[in-house]
Amino acid sequence: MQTVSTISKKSNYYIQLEEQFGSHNYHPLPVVLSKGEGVFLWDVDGKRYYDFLSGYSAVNQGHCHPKIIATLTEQAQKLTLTSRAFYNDLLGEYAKFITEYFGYDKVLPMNTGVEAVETAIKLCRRWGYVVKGIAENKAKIIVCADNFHGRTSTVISFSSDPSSYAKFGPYMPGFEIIPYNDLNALSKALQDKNVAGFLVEPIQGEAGVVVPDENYLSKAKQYCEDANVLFIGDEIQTGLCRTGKMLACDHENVRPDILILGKALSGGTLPVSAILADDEIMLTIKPGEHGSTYGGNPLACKIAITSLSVLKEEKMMENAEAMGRLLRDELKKLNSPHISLIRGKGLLNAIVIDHPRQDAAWELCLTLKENGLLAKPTHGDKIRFAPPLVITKEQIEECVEIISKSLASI
Ligand code: IF1
Repeated sequence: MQTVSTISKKSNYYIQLEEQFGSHNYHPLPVVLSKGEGVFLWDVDGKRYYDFLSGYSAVNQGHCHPKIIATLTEQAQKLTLTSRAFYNDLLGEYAKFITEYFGYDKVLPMNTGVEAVETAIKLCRRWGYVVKGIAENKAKIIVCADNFHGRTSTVISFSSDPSSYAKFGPYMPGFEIIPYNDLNALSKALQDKNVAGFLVEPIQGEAGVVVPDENYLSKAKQYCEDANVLFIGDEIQTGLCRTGKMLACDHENVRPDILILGKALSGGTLPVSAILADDEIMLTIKPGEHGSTYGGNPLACKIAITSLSVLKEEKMMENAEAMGRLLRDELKKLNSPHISLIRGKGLLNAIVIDHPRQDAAWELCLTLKENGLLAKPTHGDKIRFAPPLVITKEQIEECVEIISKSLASI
């Protein structure tokens, strides 16, 4: 297999700039992008690509969605940040909107995904002490192996991926890692009376789109209820129509006690995250005990309202379900000897590459790029296929042709 990855002089200029002056904590595909619209991205030389990553599900609504960009530009000229030292005329409206949208009493706004995870952890522990009655500093949170919840020092403390945690210690105590999709392990871990919460991704994204067995989430939720333990759903990547339901937990009619959202909450425009919970949990944090300078800023609030609105207006949930099915069916029909597994829900999918060459997935992504489709390998042999949720049937068919052609050349 010989992949010729063409890198123009212009692209190379930008790549070298990053290489020389930026930290080296990423290894991007050699493509330099300068424009996006809907399902498409364009590089600095004007070449067009299908985006099969969607900013890791941040641009579910498609790149530069006209309504979201209109909201951004309008609000940016009016008021962008007040801090929470004062009220603004959008946080209340947003709080009412998002709590009604998801059916919770309260929202706590933050910015990045991992901040929302941190907030959920703090809130869960607080609830554990003041409501459940756990002895001080004894609260424990159960998490799953191969999780991905972000990059802060607390959150990497319970990662099982050495590239996330190694040589970043000392680590935050108070977490127990159990295998994912293992109800026996959960039931055993829940016997400890100091357990305050169970933090879980409904589908494990970073692990390579690992979909748990049917009923895993609903049973896990039941076990948590029986043990008086909060079920914390990290829907940062799986939520907001990505998997063909508003939330991935909706596939099993599970309502998390603490719901974590991020990414597509702003349609890819700025970092906007949030946690949602009912009063008994949320009101255990009092004024001055948690916050963020940018959390709940009027620009973010207005953008989040529009980003959530367009998901429903444009039936992105239904489209993700239908297009996801089509994509998986068409990929199966290819019968490629190089695809050993196709899995996913809605438009959160991954294929597992079967090829003697270790770097086959990376090479395939380079070939896909040459053929006009951008995707990124994860954990060596897996490639995530997750286009924006506005993709059409004709576009899926064209993308499968690109994938077929690229597979043939490895
Ligand atoms: C990167 C992965 C995706 C997340 C879940 C919290 C966060 C994430 C379930 C933190 C973030 C990202 C971050 C991104 C790569 C990416 C990713 F491959 F690493 F796993 F999406 F699949 N919970 N996921 O998926 O959110 O603080 O980043 O806003 O480059 O690290 P954040």
